[in-house]
Amino acid sequence: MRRPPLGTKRRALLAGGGFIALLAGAGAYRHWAAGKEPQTGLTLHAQPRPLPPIGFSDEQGRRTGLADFRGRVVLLNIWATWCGPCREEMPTLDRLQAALGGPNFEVVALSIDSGGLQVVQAFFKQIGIRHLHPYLDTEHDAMDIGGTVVPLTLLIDAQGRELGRKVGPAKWDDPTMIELIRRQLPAAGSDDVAVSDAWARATVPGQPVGAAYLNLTSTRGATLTRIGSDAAGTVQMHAMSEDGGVMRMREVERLELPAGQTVRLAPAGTHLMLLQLKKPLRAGESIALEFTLVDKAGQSRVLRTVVPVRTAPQE
Ligand SMILES: [Cu+2]
Repeated sequence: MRRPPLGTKRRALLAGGGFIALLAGAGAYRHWAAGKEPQTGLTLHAQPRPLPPIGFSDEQGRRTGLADFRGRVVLLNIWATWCGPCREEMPTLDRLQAALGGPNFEVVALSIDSGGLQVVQAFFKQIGIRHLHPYLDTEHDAMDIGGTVVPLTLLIDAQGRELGRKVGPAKWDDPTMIELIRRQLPAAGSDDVAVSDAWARATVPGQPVGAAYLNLTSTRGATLTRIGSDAAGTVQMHAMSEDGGVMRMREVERLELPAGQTVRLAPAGTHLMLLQLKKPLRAGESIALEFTLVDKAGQSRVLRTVVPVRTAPQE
């Protein structure tokens, strides 16, 4: 692979540095700080677009690149620790990775910091990043795809083509955004079960138990055997049934999802209880849920989703 001499790229990047900071500070950051969050802000192209080879270094200093992510959908976020809007959006990328990261999807946070890995790791530690791995643009390949303005984020398909891009920050863990990205993931067994109308009820401080409601639809039929959440120590499935003139709540270990039927987990019927809440559930925030599903062939897999916290069901 032929590339321009490193010196040329570096000079251009340094010359651009002041401009980047200025642009980010004046425009994107003010927009972000004012709370005018874009709907999703990620525009998908009509057709996937080819990308040049992009190489970078991983946290062990090994050479890797987009080619090593073939077969998975990648959200490539080009950023720097000195970029305010990048810092703001990083926790939302971490939560996106928590929600969708796995064999089908990865958030690749590619830092253009010249200070190296230590600078990035210190920042990740400072803001409590738990799911992202740091990658470094050691050879300024990010410039080849427009990474002279940061943050710049590209959604890349399993064949390594650009599906869409976003210049400037976004709320990457917004349920609308997660759904948009999920729809791009390679079709696998996990798309057999769909989650819809999901929400969790906001709690007051000190309240140890929360509840979540949603619809589950399996096209081929499956059994739900376990639910987990980042917001709670344990998640139980509860069913309400009439028993001697009272409605009694009991825990159910498994929930059948008959083929083609929508199973509703609603306040008055079967519902999810979030026990040992790690913090109050605040309206406007979101929590991650993880469903372990067993299909008709006895294969088990995990479906992850993010549900919004609300004070009441949406009209
Ligand atoms: Cu209950």
